[in-house]
Amino acid sequence: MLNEQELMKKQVGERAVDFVEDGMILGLGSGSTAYWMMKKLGERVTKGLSVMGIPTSTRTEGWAKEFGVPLTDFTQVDKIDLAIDGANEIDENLNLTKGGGGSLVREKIVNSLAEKVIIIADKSKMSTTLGHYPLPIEVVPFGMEITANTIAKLGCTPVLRKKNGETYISDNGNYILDCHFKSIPNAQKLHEKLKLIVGVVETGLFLNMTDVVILGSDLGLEIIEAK
Ligand code: A5P
Repeated sequence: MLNEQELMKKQVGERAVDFVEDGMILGLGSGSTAYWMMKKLGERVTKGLSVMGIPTSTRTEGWAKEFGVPLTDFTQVDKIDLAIDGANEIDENLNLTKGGGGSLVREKIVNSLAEKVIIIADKSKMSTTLGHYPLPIEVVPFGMEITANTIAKLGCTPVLRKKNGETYISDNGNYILDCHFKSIPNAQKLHEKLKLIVGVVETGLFLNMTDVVILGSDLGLEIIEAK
C-alpha cells in the first residue's frame, strides 16, 4: 500500500504520460516521481505507443529496460519533443532546483533541448523563492577543494555529497557539492556567477525551462502553465 506522498507521485507521474503522443522523442527524467511516469509509459508502449526516449540517468535507463521503453541517444536524434522530469524545489515562476538524485547535468542537457518540459512534483516542493533546498552543484574532482572555497565566497557552505559513507560520484564521474544558500533571490545571477568558476560543471538551477508543472496535493492534481 502506498503512503499519501507516494500516491501523489504516482498520480502526477501517470498524468504526465497523457501528454505523450505517438512518434515522440522523449526526455526521460530521473527520481522517484519519474519512476511512476516510466512505469505508465511502459504500459502504453506495450499497448502499441511508438516512442523513443533519452534517459537522464543510469537508473532511469534501467527502468526503461525493465518497462520496455525503447531508448535512443544523441548519435540518432538532435531534438526532443517532450521531457518529463521531477524537481526538488519549484518557485512561483516555475524555476527549479534539481539534482537531489545527482542527475542534474544530463537532465539539463535533455531539458534544455526539449520543445516542451513537464515537471512532476508534489505540492511540498513549491516555494516563493528558491533556496530552501540546498543547491546541488556538479564539480570536477580535480581541485575540488579550491572550487568549493570559491563557491563558498558566494554565501554558502558547500558540503561534499556522500553515499553509503563514500564520496558520491555522478554518472559523469564528477562530485556534487550541496550548497545551502538559504535564500536565492536572484537565481539567474547566482547561476551565472557559479558557471564562471573553473571546476564547476553545472548548477542545479533550471531557469526559464519549464512549460508545465503537474502538481499533486491532497486536493487532487493541479496543472500550472508557465506565464
Ligand atoms: C535528480 O537528480 C533530480 O533532479 C530529481 O528529478 C529530483 O531529485 C526529484 O526527485 P524525486 O521525484 O525523487 O523527488
